Amino acid sequence: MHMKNIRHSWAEPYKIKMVELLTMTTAAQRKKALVAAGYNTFLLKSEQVYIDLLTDSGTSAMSDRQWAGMMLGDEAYAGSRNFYHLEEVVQQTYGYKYLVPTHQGRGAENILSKVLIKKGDIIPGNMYFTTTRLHQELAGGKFEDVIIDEAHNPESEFPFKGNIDLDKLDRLVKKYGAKRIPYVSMATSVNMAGGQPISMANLKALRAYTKRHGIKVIHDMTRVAENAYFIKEREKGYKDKSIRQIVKEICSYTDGATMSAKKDALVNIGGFLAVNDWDVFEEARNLVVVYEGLHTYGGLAGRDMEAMAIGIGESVDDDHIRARVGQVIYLGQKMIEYDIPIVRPIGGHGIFVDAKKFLPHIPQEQYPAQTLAAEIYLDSGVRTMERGVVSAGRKADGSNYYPKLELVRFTIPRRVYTQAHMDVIAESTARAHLTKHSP
Ligand code: P70
Repeated sequence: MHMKNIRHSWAEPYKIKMVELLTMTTAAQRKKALVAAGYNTFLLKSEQVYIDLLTDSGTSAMSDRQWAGMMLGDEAYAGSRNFYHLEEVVQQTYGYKYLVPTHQGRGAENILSKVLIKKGDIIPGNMYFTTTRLHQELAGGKFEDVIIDEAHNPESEFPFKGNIDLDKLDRLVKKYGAKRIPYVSMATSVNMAGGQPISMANLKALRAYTKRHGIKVIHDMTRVAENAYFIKEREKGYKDKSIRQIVKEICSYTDGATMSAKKDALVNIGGFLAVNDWDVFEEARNLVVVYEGLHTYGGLAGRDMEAMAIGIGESVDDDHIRARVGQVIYLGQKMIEYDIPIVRPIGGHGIFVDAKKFLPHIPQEQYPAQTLAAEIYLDSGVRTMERGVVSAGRKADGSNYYPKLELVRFTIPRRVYTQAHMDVIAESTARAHLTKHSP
């Protein structure tokens, strides 16, 4: 036996105390369920699903400490002690000065957009996200994509495909003038690009550029810890820094943030808006009362804020994030071994399979990504999300939009599934390739 190259595996920094039993279905039951759902995995009932990879949002397993924190909920209408705990954790972990809790990420996006955007403003960003862009548009702004070109190419191995192209940004500033650009909408771990990170060097350059032009940087920090992990792994000078340090440095180059705590921060519901500018905070605090709730609870119960405060602390732990992203990479590598074409490099929150390439005999008009998602569910009860023609929606005349990318997203909930589940997912996906589809 060769003892030289024994690998150092990552493993979960926790053990399992309680389990949720799953329904095991037969192929006949799955077929019936799929037909009833119109072959749309979104319309399946959760009970009919074995391994649910629809999203990593709100699907995390909370720790024993988070559950214990739920019992410490102070359900006062105003000034709950859980709010002050959360405020302290946000200030210490991310460095932002002022906190406004919201029921989830889009609640924060709504308020922030209303405070900062005027009619006719331009909002440059590193790729759109559906809810973020919609709130920018509802507030009267127009989103402009300034992500680097590599982000649009699923085969590019560029390590920081979330980077902002400063030349593209500069062209917008020259065209519209800095006065019409209230802020750059910068996301860490760019979701629609496949969970791709932005580099610290790019962020520093962005900060320097925006400072010169008096433009703010607003951070969609939904998956900031996962981005920090890639900086630690891939960027020079960060190997010996902790995730906590890297996260705080990222935030230091920005003026404020919106957060969906349902992802990185390991809670089933919750979010917030955090800013450094007192005037922006004051306006946001006035608006949150209208849309979410008083500024010391923002639509959340005291217990939700406590679970979030504890979850934020756990999310920036080095061992946690190594195991979290390690599991996603494990699944991605299995897929690569089976010759399944996936978006490269492997991102932080899931695997994106290129359905056009995987099922080349199915033309885009016949929904290759939707077909693949249905096929995988039929085979094993694994639920994935279509990110192609169907998600892109239809034009006013009822005809389809045909997006360049036709993907199936396998989003991995945090601390929920095991390595054996990952094996089942990869095997089931590989088998879908073998099914013959009649044209
Ligand atoms: C997902 C979820 C939510 C999200 C996000 C980023 C980068 C903000 C939000 C909003 C849920 C989702 C939402 C719309 C369409 C599909 C899926 N992403 N920024 O599964 O936060 O959901 O808390 O309001 O990823 O990717 P919230």
